[in-house]
Amino acid sequence: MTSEIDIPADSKLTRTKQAWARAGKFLTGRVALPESERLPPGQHLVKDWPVLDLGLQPGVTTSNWVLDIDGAVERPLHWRWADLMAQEQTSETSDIHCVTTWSRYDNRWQGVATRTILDLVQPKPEASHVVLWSSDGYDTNLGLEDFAAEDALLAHRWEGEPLTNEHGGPVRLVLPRLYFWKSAKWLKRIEFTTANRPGFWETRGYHDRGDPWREQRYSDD
Ligand SMILES: Nc1nc2c(c(=O)[nH]1)N[C@H]1C(S)=C(S)[C@@H](COP(=O)(O)O)O[C@H]1N2
Ligand SMILES: [Mo]
Repeated sequence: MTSEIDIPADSKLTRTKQAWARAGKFLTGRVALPESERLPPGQHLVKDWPVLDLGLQPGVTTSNWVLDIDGAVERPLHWRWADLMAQEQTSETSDIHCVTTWSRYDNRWQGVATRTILDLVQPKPEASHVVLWSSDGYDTNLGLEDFAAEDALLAHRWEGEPLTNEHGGPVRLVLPRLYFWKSAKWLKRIEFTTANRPGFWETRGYHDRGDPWREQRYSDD
């Protein structure tokens, strides 16, 4: 039995790892894009932060906030604010890409990683998708892998301050790898499903997945 593996400094594995490190790809699979590819096609940068929603901003506060995490999971959860705060907290800095063509760089989020939630609820083997339900009547669908992205989180702070109500506070999803319509504001329920179930915009002509780098804006793209 060998418990130690001796890898010469110039081995193929070492060279591959060095190449990954130069490319910004780490063993966790994250790829940091070169600055020239940071802005997805058809997007322009903004410095302010536009507010986009259905025009109805529900009066959710930390004292009346509840989150149900249920569906095809082994251990459904019903959280109030203190339960969310009791979870391991994470920070992520990421870019926003809205399908209406604005992008905003370097948003500093704090909250609970979706991977922490996956560890707790344990999706059943047949779970393939997630539907995010919001207090304003909005909903949006995600594949389980997209929900599990390591930079995805339930955010309750932005730039060190509590997330404002107009931006979905107290708690919204932040999923930087997809267009921002997938990042549900005023999150109240995360439902794990065994089939895809298109949400508010996905049933109104938006793309099912919405990858900004592939310009998946509308369903016929
Ligand atoms: N609950 C809810 N979440 C939502 C929406 C909405 O109307 N309701 N709009 C989506 C869209 S289309 C966008 S672009 C972003 C906007 O988030 P912002 O207002 O914080 O910029 O929220 C997304 N999440
Ligand atoms: Mo949007």
